[in-house]
Amino acid sequence: MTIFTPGVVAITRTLALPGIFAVGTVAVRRFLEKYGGLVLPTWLFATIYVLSPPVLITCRILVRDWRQRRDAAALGARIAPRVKGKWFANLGLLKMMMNNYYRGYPADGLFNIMEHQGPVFNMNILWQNMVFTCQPEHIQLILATDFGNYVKGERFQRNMSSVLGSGVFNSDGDMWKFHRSMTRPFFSRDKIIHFDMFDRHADSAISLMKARFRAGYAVDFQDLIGRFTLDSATEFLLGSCVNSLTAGLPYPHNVAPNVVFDSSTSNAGTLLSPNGTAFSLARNFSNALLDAQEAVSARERFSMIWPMLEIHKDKTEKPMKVLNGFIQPIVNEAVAKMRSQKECGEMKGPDEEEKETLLDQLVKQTDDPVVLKDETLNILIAGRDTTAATLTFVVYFLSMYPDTMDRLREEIFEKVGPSKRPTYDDIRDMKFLRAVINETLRLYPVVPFNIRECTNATTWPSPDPTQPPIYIPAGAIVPWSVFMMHRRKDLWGPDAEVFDPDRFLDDRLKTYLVPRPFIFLPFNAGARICLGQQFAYNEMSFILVRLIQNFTSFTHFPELSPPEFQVPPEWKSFPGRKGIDKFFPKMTLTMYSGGGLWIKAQEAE
Ligand code: HEM
Ligand SMILES: *[C@@H]1O[C@H](CO)[C@@H](O)[C@H](O)[C@H]1NC(C)=O
Ligand SMILES: *[C@@H]1O[C@H](CO)[C@@H](O)[C@H](O)[C@H]1NC(C)=O
Ligand SMILES: *[C@@H]1O[C@H](CO)[C@@H](O)[C@H](O)[C@H]1NC(C)=O
Ligand SMILES: *[C@@H]1O[C@H](CO)[C@@H](O)[C@H](O)[C@H]1NC(C)=O
Ligand SMILES: *[C@@H]1O[C@H](CO)[C@@H](O)[C@H](O)[C@H]1NC(C)=O
Ligand SMILES: CC(=O)N[C@H]1CO[C@H](CO)[C@@H](O)[C@@H]1O
Repeated sequence: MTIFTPGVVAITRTLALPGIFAVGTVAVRRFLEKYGGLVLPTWLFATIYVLSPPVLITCRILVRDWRQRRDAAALGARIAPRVKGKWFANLGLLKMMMNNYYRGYPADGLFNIMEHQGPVFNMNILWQNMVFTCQPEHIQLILATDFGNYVKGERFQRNMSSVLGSGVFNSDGDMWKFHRSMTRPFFSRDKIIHFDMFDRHADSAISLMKARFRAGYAVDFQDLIGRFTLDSATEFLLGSCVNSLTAGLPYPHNVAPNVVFDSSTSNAGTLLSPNGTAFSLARNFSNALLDAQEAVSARERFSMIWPMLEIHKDKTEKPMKVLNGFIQPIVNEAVAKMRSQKECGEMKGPDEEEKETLLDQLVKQTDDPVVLKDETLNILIAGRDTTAATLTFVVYFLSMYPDTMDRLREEIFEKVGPSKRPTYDDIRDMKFLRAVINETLRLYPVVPFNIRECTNATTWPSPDPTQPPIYIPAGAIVPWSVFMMHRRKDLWGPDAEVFDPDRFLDDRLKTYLVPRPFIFLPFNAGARICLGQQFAYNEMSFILVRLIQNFTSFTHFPELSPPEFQVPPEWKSFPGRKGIDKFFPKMTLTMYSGGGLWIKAQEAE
């Protein structure tokens, strides 16, 4: 444990400023006395000392704003419209976002601002240039056409580094290129069609569900599928599965606390605490994964003040100990094995190469244990919750819209029948399945918000073509939201808030998406497009086919979510999905269903 927690470092820095300023003021006074023969009274200096910081800051902001207007005008542009909040320094926006985080629906408040000010605006919190957009042409510039001018940036990286290190998710420039090129070969088509492993874990997951349903209980599908993706991911990334599916499923919060032995798991007799939590490595690992992400996403949310919340301790320290405790020995072993193989001059046969994990491939390129740990953990974080949450949302929609479920079953039965294991080619042919996944990713994209820093000043086309373009100053923070963009009626048509997979198959495709492909970006685009996109479609399609072969319908029991995750009744009066949906979408780095998704399912004959 270090005493230099993020909080202590920040306080020391903050206190240093007035100190340096005081020394400066005293020095100026001495200088004037000695060489200017000017003796000014102490009260005057004290007043100058107290008043000059706000005056200086105000002057700096005024000069900066004047420069921005001038530079914008020189380019025939205008500055982005500023949100005019009621609170000092627009701190009201910060408070609004904080409230949303705890009790709100994603992007609450931001939709209102968009309605009044258009799809691009400067949030101007604490006078910082933070130009928010959900305009496809702007996101296209950031991600693709002008990729070189936008970085994750040092600030972002510092906030994330205690969890993500310098991995592919958390680096820019040459470091990012190094990580991306190191990882990319693993995601080539060859690698991603090996379904043996998925099938093994899918079978365990489905057995667990069946046993619970037969005993008359509902299952938290999000928890269950999160174990499926965790077991799959640790196996294909590290070659060492955490076996979280054997750790005993939780019971709904209202089940009487007398369930001690869980006979439904494959290792019957897993000891459960009375409230249904199994204590195991797997539990610890997945909790640590959640806690670490929660801690770094809080840093983003609290922006400049986060170090103040981490004065006693770095909140990522404890979960990272658990994660590193699992991953580091595996990495070290892989490095040692590689070294001994090199010494003996052993070569792998092509057969073995096919079974290689990501780690096996990485150790051929570097033996730096930190790089190896960062890289595997980055991909684990990138790939695990994203797929689990998307699958949860798909099953939610299938419970909500039985017609969609029936059509999906029809397609699956037509292409692979009621029991055959699907192949890559089978899955590629399932157009409706893909449309269902796309429609789910449109309404609930698991990475709903994203952020970059603009390196050099630039301009963005105005959403309103009669207006001049928008000037983006150098160093501006540019957040954007695909969640909001995916629901814009002007981009997707009047039924934008309706769940309708057919929009990816019928005429609406040609009307909206084909002419403007950047209106749909669940995986981002450009050079930093999700590396695991194909992998994710395959994994999700595979398990969905298996689920639907085994079950004919899903029923959602929202009342089984813990009380704090019950959807607030006042949401019912809102238009759109907020008024329709029966789960509580929450966010850390990615979106998920707060309190899980408690379902039962009808077994197929
Ligand atoms: C439904 C599933 C998924 C969705 C919606 C998704 C979405 C995304 C998005 C939006 C990004 C960009 C993040 C950013 O700009 O900071 C991203 C990046 C990434 N994703 Fe995924 N992802 C999914 C699954 C996966 C899987 C299964 C893997 C790997 C096994 C994966 C690996 C990555 C990696 C390595 C990056 C970083 C790429 C880079 O910065 O160069 N993703 N993903
Ligand atoms: C930003 O501007 C600097 C100096 O004008 C230039 O050297 C650099 O290439 C520019 N970077 C980008 C990404 O345009
Ligand atoms: C469940 O029980 C364990 C041990 O009895 C306790 O530490 C934990 O806080 C409990 N969790 C909940 C959600 O009540
Ligand atoms: C899980 O974590 C708890 C509390 O941090 C610890 O006591 C326990 O030994 C851990 N279990 C395993 C198997 O790592
Ligand atoms: C990261 O933390 C710093 C303070 O250390 C803060 O100024 C910044 O806004 C945070 N977030 C981003 C995206 O840079
Ligand atoms: C789903 O979206 C992807 C882009 O992410 C696209 O390539 C694919 O054609 C879409 N498929 C269907 C059936 O909508
Ligand atoms: C766990 C389980 O019962 N899985 C079954 C799901 O359906 C397929 C196809 O009918 C069976 O092969 C599995 O045994």
